[in-house]
Amino acid sequence: ISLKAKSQNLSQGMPQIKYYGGNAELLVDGAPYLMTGGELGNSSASSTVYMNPIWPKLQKMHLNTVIAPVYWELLEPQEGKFNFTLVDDLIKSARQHHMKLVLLWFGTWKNSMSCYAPGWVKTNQKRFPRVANSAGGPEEIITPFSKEALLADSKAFSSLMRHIKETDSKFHTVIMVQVENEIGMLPDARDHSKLADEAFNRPVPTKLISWLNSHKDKLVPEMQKIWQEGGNKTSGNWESVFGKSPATDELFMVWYFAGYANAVAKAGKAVYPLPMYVNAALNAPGKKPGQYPSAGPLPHLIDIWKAAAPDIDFLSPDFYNPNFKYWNDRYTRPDNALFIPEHRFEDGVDAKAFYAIGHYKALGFSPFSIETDNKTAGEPLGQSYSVIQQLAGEISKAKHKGTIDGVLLSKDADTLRLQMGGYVLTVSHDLTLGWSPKTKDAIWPLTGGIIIALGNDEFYVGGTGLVISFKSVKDGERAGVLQVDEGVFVNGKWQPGRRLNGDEDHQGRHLRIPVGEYGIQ
Ligand code: N0T
Repeated sequence: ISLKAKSQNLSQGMPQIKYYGGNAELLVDGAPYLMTGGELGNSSASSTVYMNPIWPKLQKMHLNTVIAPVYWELLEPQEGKFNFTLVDDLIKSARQHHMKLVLLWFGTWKNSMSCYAPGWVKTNQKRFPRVANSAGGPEEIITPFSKEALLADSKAFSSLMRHIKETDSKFHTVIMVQVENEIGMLPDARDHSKLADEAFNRPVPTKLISWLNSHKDKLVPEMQKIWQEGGNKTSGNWESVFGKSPATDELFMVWYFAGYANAVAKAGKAVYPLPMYVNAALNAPGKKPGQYPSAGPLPHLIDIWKAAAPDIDFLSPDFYNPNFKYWNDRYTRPDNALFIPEHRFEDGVDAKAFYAIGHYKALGFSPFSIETDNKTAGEPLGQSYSVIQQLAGEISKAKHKGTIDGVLLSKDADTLRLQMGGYVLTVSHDLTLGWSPKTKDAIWPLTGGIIIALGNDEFYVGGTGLVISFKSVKDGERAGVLQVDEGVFVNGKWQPGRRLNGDEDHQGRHLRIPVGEYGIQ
């Protein structure tokens, strides 16, 4: 067998991200895998006894993927001595409950801090120096300029990846890994340690400059602006190329944070090349670098992250902020697949999952602290996930054909128009009909759905709380609804249930899935 054929055999079925025609999908065992996920609270996966009763609950919620932390401090309590018990337990439980795992590497950084570094790292500041604040004092953040820290983290991470390879490469229970967690500088935009100051005064790496040059027309507006204001300079130190400002401090930190995360990912991929991503704590509008976790994989910094971290498959947003659409728009790019590893587990996640997957072609969706008992958000999410799982095969096909969209509806944005198949669809919030007493409520639940066109005259609609009417795209031609069936997919096959006519389709005027109901028509 040729070397090439050999490496192809090895990678056959290996989880991987495939980018195509502006979209992306996660392939597992050669088939598209759409993640209906949930992320565990930070400390849950540190105890198997604590986790045991949780698994069946997650399975009932139609999760197919659990996002779970692996803690450096518990993996390598003493330097070079590894304990894989918790990882083994996660993998075993996931298999028992027919779920996949995305592992979170809580290594050098977790929400800016270095709280998950083992004691032997934390207590040896000489070997593992800290970020210094502007007053020169140490923060509890390991500096990305520490070669020793990078080496120690990379060694631990590649040991983890080796263990996963040895125990899981035939099963692919673990399908993806997040490297570090919400990297970012606080409370200063940049590190003022000696190592950092030295790097800050060195020339901007030519690798970055040539990347910026070759992507000139594709840079995000913020990057374009800061580079232009610096006069598009191609050499000099950071302040002479980008100007003296907190924004420059932030760019500088990105290059080193992203380089570090990339080196960790690369070391892990060299052992076992699972897809790897990083996640971002989103910045609140109006805040200056240093006031939010700065230099993380944020949209205004995406160019530097892409230039410095080619081994990271994509950057992901964590949602604890409003403006769901704005952030998703910025993270969905031909070179960046959208994956939502964290969304506050609150009302409306059920509708947002439809929207993220239908409209943004997200690889998956995942509320945070999914094991929390949350009846009002949990049960709807489970129903949403059931619909999404049933539709997964159709979603994947339609993504390739470009015949899918998703909608998110609220009291403020209750109607939108889409052209799909041979029709213009008017999609409205169910409560716009005024048929339910809930219409008078001050707040309407978020609703949403996924719409797939099968040729010109036929659609699948999966979702909750929406009404759709159809207009012909041809002038003067009136469109009528011929047939509406509700149904379910069983093993990917459509099984129609009731024919919905009369009141259910308003005597042929529309298709409707009422508020509080989840289904496919
Ligand atoms: C998230 C989670 C967990 C609008 C917070 C979000 C998780 C981490 N951080 O529960 O710690 O591990 O990735 C921080 C954003 C909070 C901002 C809230 C104000």
